[in-house]
Amino acid sequence: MDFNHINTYINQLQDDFIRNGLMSDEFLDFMNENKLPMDQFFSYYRCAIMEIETKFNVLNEQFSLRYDRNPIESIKTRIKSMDSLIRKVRDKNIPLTLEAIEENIYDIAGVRVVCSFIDDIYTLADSLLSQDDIKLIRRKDYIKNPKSGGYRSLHLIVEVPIFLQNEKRHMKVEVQLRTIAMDFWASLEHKLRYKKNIPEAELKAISEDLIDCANQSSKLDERMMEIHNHILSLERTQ
Ligand code: 0O2
Repeated sequence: MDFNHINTYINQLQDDFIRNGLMSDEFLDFMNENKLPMDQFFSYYRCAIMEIETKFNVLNEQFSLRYDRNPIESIKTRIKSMDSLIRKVRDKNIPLTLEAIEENIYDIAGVRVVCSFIDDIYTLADSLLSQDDIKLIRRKDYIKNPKSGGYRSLHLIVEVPIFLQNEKRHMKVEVQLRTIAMDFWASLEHKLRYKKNIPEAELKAISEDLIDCANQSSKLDERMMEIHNHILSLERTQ
């Protein structure tokens, strides 16, 4: 059996498991019983996303007044899809309760901030983390320590309060900060990761090509940042 057949077999087993296990009567009962709490659960995460997105918009606004430029190119937000959440609950062996899911899964709410320059990533991250209502839960710097496949981004898991009618809740949000080049690379690589049935040799060749592209685009990011800093220093001396 070659690698592709093994992959297809594993995917088939996973699908069978989802059909027979996660789509079992027990699981469907859980979903029905928890319909209202589930809607509420996802709505809390949507509120947390709004809070974090606003914080970045405020920082962008302040930057544009102070330095006459916007460090943020774009902000994308997403709530984890039910399918992807169920897979994570299954893979990490997390008990099927909303409390356990909230406690153990950190990326239900995601905010991706795309910047022009690497320096901006760290400035924005530091500004966010210095706010007194933000608590840092986890930080992974894949810019200083890229993944072996070439992936680069700064990941922060933060906790932010949301204020409801009668209570305050602390919600976890995954913030990914990256440059335009890192984002461009990650979207292309993401396509490859979710593509099934690529012959092994082909997969290896594309992966190596992607590593090469990641290295080149990292050099480009560095050079663009140096040029930008140079221009700024010239402006200051004028
Ligand atoms: P999606 O569809 O983007 O949501 P965790 O299990 O999340 O607590 P993990 O996996 O170590 O811990 O988290 P990590 O490394 O911080 O990465 C989580 C997310 O970062 C991924 O989410 C991707 O969005 C992105 N990411 C990480 N590594 C790569 C990579 O090599 N290539 C690309 N394109 N994206 C990456 P999901 O849940 O995998 O996917």
